[in-house]
Amino acid sequence: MADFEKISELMQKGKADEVKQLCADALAEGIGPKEILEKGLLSAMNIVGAKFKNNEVFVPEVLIAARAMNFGLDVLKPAMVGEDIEEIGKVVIGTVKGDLHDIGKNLVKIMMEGKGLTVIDLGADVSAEKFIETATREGANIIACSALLTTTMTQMESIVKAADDAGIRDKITIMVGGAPVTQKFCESIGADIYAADAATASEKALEVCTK
Ligand code: B1M
Repeated sequence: MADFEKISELMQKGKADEVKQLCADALAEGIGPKEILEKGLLSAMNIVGAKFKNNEVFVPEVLIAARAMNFGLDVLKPAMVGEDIEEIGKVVIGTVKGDLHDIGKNLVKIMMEGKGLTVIDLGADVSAEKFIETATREGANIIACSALLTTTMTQMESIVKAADDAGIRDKITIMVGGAPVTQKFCESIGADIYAADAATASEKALEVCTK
């Protein structure tokens, strides 16, 4: 019988090889990849997210847990082909134009993937046009933009405007975050959601995609 608790526990500790092996064992026992994903990997990432939010764990722990999750996912992915795994929602994420800070953005991506969302990562220094073009092409639910500089956070307003100009504003949720960004700033530029940290961002994204 697969030990989901064990998978979760080892993933939280970043034991990538062990997580990979347990996922392979569970598949070999005939357990579906969706069940292993939800009860093992995603549940572990939820715990890591909550601890990160409460300052019980920090960036390195999140990164090693994410690495272990990816090891497990590598084993599950081939088995998922053909299984009816519905897409919960799609997020296009990036750090805004002129800004190279990507550590926080990467954490947001990890937490969102940990909620089962599909995340398209455009990297750093991303123009408003690139956000809109990708979100339109991919039929994304959310554009998630990160900024760490007071000089680049203003780019977020250009993204809201570009979404307006492209006629997709009513179809897309624009989420903003990063150290200098605030709820007040979010409202002032007409964005939809502000999240102060990666765990909150993933919770709010899931809410948008499942409502
Ligand atoms: Co830069 N840098 N940096 N830097 N850097 C800051 C941001 C700064 C505050 C340092 C300081 O002066 N005290 C300052 C900004 C000042 C300001 O604008 N008010 C600054 C500056 C000035 C600069 C340069 C201009 C320096 C120079 O060249 N003169 C330059 C700019 C380059 C550019 O971007 N064009 C620069 C460069 C760099 C490095 C390249 C060296 C490096 C970045 C490496 C990288 O990211 N790959 C770097 C770093 C590491 C920092 C600090 C030290 C750390 C940032 C970080 O990663 N924090 C930073 C000072 C500091 O914060 N102590 C600083 C950890 C990360 C987990 O936190 O990104 O805030 P954070 O993410 C959080 C939340 O904000 C939130 O979730 C995360 C955690 O849960 N969040 C979101 C983030 N994005 C979100 C999106 C969401 C929701 C939540 O929804 C979509």
